[in-house]
Amino acid sequence: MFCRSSILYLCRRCSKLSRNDVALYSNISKTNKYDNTAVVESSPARPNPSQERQASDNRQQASMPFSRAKLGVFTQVKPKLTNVFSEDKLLTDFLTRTMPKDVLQEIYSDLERFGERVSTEIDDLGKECEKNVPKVITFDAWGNRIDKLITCDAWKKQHDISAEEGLIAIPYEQKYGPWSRVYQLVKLYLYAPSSGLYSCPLAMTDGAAKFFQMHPDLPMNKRAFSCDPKHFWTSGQWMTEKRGGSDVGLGTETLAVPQQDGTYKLHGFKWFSSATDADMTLTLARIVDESGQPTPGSRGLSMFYVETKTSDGTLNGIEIQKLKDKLGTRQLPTAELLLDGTIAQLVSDEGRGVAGITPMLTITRLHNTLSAASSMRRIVHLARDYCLKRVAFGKVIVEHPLHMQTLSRLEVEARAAFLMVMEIGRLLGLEDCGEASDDQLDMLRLLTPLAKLYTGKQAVSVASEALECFGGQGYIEDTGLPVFLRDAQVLSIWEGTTNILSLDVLRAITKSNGKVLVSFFKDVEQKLTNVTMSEVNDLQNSILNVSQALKDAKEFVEMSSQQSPSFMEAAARDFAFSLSRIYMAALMLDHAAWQGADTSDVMAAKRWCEMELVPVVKHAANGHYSCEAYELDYSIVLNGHPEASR
Ligand code: UCC
Repeated sequence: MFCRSSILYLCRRCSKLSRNDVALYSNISKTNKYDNTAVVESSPARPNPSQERQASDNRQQASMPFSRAKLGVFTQVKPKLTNVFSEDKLLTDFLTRTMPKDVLQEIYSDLERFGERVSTEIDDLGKECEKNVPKVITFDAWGNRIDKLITCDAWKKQHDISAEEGLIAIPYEQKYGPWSRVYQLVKLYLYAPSSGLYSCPLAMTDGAAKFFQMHPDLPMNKRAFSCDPKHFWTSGQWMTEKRGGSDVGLGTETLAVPQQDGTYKLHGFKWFSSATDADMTLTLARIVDESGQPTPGSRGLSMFYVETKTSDGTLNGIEIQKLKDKLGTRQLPTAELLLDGTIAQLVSDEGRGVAGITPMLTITRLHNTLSAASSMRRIVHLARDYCLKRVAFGKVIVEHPLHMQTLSRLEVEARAAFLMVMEIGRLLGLEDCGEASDDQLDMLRLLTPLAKLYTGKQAVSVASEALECFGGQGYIEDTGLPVFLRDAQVLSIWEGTTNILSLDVLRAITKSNGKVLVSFFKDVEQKLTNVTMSEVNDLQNSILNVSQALKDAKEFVEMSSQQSPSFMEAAARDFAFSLSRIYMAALMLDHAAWQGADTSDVMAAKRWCEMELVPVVKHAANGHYSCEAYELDYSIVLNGHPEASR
């Protein structure tokens, strides 16, 4: 407990510190103020008049540097982006730990080369994309509707680079079996923060490629897999409509009218097409029956394949109404589209559109997670370089323990997110090749929404905190730093918001009759056993923490099965956060227990395991999921609102 004397003691400590600081500053004042170099003081000797004049001129200049240089002579050394592959120790360690040696040997030099290309050429292009945002010209000078979308050269170059580098093709060529997927994701992890958001069309293209791979019988071309820039096609994923952002099943209004030749014409309004320059897209619409009536609800939705341009290069019954004015992701040509007779092919069973598009969602949600993890890695990479270059209060800031504490917390978050995304990549690789066990398929289904929802939140808070690590410069646009925060905010929104993804976790559990959860508990227990057997003594307390958290989570599941469905729905978000933290803890421990791990891996795992791993238990104990809790929440939120009904 604080008493007056302890506060006084603290004040004395502080004032002592400031006295030291004053001494420090007076030392510094004997250095050149502007470049921190020491000023050599010569012993005084009597000068002659011309020396005095010279000295006076010198003093004039020395004391007023701004009159000469206007800006002074000090400039801050900027954070440097170095090879994003070879400087990422966790990434290279992870590959050494998990990948078969022969595969790693084959791909290592490509990753090293690509890491350098990203840090130089590609990063510059990414910045160009941010500066030269897309625009649309709706009419030509003569009043003709043209809807010409203009994107910058750097954006087009990103398209070519993506093809050349095989950013979509790698997992479908399957040169390295299931490890091909991890190889692709590592390249995308390096690429995404420098891609100028080209990672977004790639996410959707990967989703489409996965869909095509699963349906080789469908008569559409395979240009999504191409490594030839001239042949490579990107895809959109048009799900969102005005009424249906989250509730796609009820809110989709687009109608599909059957044509004589077996195709359909689509009529509707797509409210958010992320990258409108896509060559093709997968989308949802309701087929009308002979009387012109659609079937409402989820069961009325079917899935369609659309090529956005006709053979003469004009838009396929599509009008670009406007480009969206977004908080971030400004590099992306995101538009509202009117579909007015767009020719489309049916690619799912009638009424199975939502189920049909979910393999695509799995991939795009994984890409979302990957973008979150890689943006965290990148900003921490820059902030740690900067901490070696910035001087404040007489020290390089790396020497300030409080600053190091802040950075190390960010680093721990970035590590956990990385391990999570790569674990899902490993599972997806097995699924791609038909080699995944039932348990692994369960884990893929459950971890995908968990990782998406958890890392989306991490990315925003890490970006925000990391900007502070650059002081005021973190808020200045042309440092290239604020874009991290603006672009991170979307990661918890698109591809399903945090709450929608939390409900998807419940959907996965319910649909499998709880089997995905059984696989989850089994997997974490197995990892903990492996860590225990590795006999890394320093991890014992952490293992105990995670074991206890797992036990608490199981008891919570047991208890909630006695409650009404509304209880679990209200708990969905905290429950998803609990599972995410527990699984990330298991992954961190697994990595720390590896024989090649170092102290920083052990410390990072320990730090992660110290946090509150099962927040759902505490909130349940406080009654947050009861029926009365809804009434309380309602009164807190709507207190004083004129339209509140209770
Ligand atoms: O925001 C967007 C822009 C994207 C930009 C892309 C960027 C990518 C990242 C890049 C990084 C830089 S696109 C739109 C985003 N919108 C959403 O994600 C929609 C959010 N809403 C949902 O997720 C909903 O939960 C729905 C639409 C998926 C579900 O709606 P319903 O109508 O309630 O669905 P049901 O009835 O629950 O499920 C229908 C069927 C069921 O299978 P059956 O019929 O066999 O029982 C479900 O089990 O679909 C199955 N299903 C799933 N299966 C539903 N969700 C899933 C799933 N996630 N995985 C597997």
